[in-house]
Amino acid sequence: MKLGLSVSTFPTKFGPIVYSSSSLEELDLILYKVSRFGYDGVDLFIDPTTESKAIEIKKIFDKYHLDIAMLICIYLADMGVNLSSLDESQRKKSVQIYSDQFKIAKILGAKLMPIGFIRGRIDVADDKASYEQRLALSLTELVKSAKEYGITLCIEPINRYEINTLMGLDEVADFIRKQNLQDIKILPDLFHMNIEDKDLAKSLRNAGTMVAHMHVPDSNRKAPGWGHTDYVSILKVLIDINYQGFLTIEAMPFGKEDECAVQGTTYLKSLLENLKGKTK
Ligand code: LER
Ligand code: MN
Repeated sequence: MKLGLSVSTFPTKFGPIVYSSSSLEELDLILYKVSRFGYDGVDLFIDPTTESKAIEIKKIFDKYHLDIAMLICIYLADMGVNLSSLDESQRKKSVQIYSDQFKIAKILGAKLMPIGFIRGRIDVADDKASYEQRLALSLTELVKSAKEYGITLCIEPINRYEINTLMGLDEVADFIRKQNLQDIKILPDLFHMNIEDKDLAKSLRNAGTMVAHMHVPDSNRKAPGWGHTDYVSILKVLIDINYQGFLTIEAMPFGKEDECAVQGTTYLKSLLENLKGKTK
């Protein structure tokens, strides 16, 4: 398993981003620290980014031998991108807008992109079955072009206070199976799971190989070890299901970015070392 940290290329108030940068120079300084702290990569949050800027960003990642594990474009939901829109022309346009980001992901070498807020909320006038059909149609369309760019899409279960669909891990796994979306994977986030899922270890085990990426903040969205999440039971399952992906610390730093970054990697590395010793 590899360790990742949430970083943005723009100033943002979106909570669980450990480091935000406002220039390429600042990004360089952040990535220098991220690599020195022992991380393998970053989940990169971007604002609208040109191809030439993406090339410059990629150069900095290469300089520090850091991967971009996942590319995240949260601004798209604020712009009205909605993959389940009841308005067919808006749904199609949303598919197009998200597909356009795959070019940027390819330049950055990112192999994963999430399906988070852009899946859209379910309206009171709508019904669940048709919401799911519209979303599944958009995902089927997106997968075709994502494959051309070597990108895998991952649905992130998100808690009820932020969205009103696909909130728990079991629910997302069922949706993927029911809609025959075998190419779509899952991004479980331990903060959301702490709210929505009854037994985190059990749900992760059931999702098995559908898990392609992980966000691993603690129960209070602080760095691992600063809340009450039982990481040992979770890491044991991930080892059992042979999870090879990233554990990204998408945590709220509360003004203590360096402490948060150091705590996350120190804590998880020591738990992983300990578990490795026990399985030998
Ligand atoms: C949303 O709350 C979340 O957890 C992020 O991964 C946003 O993309
Ligand atoms: Mn997340």
